[in-house]
Amino acid sequence: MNGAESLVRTLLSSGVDVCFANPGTSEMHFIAALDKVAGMRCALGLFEGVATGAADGYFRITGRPACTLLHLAPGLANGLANLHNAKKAGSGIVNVVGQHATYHLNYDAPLTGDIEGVAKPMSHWVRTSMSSSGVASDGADAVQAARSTPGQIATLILPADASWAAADEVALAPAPTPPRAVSPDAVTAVAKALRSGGRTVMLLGGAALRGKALEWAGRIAAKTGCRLMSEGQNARLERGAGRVKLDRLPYDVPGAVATLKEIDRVILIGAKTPVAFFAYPDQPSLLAPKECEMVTLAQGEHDIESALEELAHELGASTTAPVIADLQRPALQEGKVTPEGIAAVLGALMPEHAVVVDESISMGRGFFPVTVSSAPHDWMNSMGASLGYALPVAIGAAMAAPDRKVIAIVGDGSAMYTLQALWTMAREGLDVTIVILANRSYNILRSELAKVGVGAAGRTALDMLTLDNPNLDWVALAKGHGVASGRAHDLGEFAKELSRGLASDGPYLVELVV
Ligand SMILES: Cc1ncc(C[n+]2csc(CCOP(=O)(O)OP(=O)(O)O)c2C)c(N)n1
Ligand SMILES: [Mg+2]
Repeated sequence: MNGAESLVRTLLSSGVDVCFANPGTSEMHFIAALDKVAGMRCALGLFEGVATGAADGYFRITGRPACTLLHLAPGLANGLANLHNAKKAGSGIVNVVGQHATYHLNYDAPLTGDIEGVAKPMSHWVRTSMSSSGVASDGADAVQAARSTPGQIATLILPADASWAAADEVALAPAPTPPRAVSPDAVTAVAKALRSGGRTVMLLGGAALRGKALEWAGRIAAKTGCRLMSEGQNARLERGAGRVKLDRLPYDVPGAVATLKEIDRVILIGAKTPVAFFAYPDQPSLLAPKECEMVTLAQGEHDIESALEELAHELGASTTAPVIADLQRPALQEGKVTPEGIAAVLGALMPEHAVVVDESISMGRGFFPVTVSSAPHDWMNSMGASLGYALPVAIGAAMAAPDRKVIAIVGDGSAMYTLQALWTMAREGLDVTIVILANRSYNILRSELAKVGVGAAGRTALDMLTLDNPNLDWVALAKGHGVASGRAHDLGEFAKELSRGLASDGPYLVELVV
């Protein structure tokens, strides 16, 4: 056995059995070990951002880290934007990054670079394995780090000589540090706050948006009369029929400020203090008024479900029925493409337990209320707002949940960042329906231009915000990546195309001309 094989065996014995890869020469021993050792499902991504984003999507569904295989500093650098998104989403990932043989580093060969320096800003844990005998225990530590609550980015750098030299160990990842318990005092303080009257919002994020935790939050809201909201973007929110109903904090600053204006108190449960995406010359950074009290029950690293359960007991809400959405699909709409019309078609046709990966940018603001009573589904947002998250995340989600329909609804500008993801979907036969919102522009940036107060856009500025001349041909782009596709110009055609995609077992792309 060599170091690479001891790492593959360690990953497998520690429960990491999916690898999203884009390899090079320094990773050849790892690749060879994947042949020798059965059990690792591998998917090739034709750009590292596809691999890192796919690992994010895989974690969001399973709660288990996948690994990536990346090529030295430049390969890792290509994957960083989606590691940023994954880090903000609280997703656990083990990155294995190949490095030159230790003795070769002296010579400044072309691919030599500061891998640790590149890794650090987007990783919680970084280590270089200095010898083949230590690779197994380093790998096990990486898995342990990735499995922390909520989830962490662990980057293990594997020099080629540590990979090819003999090794005799397979390690088992130590149990992850359990989630931190919320102190009884914090529970009592929040219960007191909830009993004290005034207008209160319980702002939920992360693990509070799923399963039992969400139910406890629903019971507490029904008992105390507080308003239940999620953050503006969520890694995975369980919603639709049968799930606890909640609103989402608006994205736009005036909308969010208006929502929180009359609120006396916000209770943060796995959520952060609400802040604007950007600063604007005449707008606040903090979305709640100064007088509004911020009380934290639990943060990402806490045992959120237990904290909510204890809070429900404390408030006598253990058996209170939460407000649940009934199944009430929106009616299909016909005619001109509008954001509400797209949402209605989506909400009407969405099958049970669909996974919606939303990178719809300016078109998607109205999707949420229209789909609240559709069939039960999961909704995912970009947590780091770095474009190009949706197509890769859809790969990971589809591999994690082969029995569910994945719908990626993506702006044309966003989709172009990681277009190659289509090829991986085709190759792996993944059940993803992709909707490209083809408005031929970076539409949102037109309104941003107005909001920052620079006045009317001139020709050069407009050219930086439009994607026309030439138009992107999404039907052809899909075909070129091996993905079947169709084009829709109105809502009736969109419904037909979306149905076609959902009926097929493999990937299908709909270009919705807006
Ligand atoms: C990596 C990265 N680069 C640039 C941006 C800035 N940006 C935010 S939205 C946007 C345009 C998105 O266009 P599209 O997906 O077509 O959505 P639309 O605005 O047309 O609705 C850009 C370029 C970003 N968020 N992330
Ligand atoms: Mg666009």
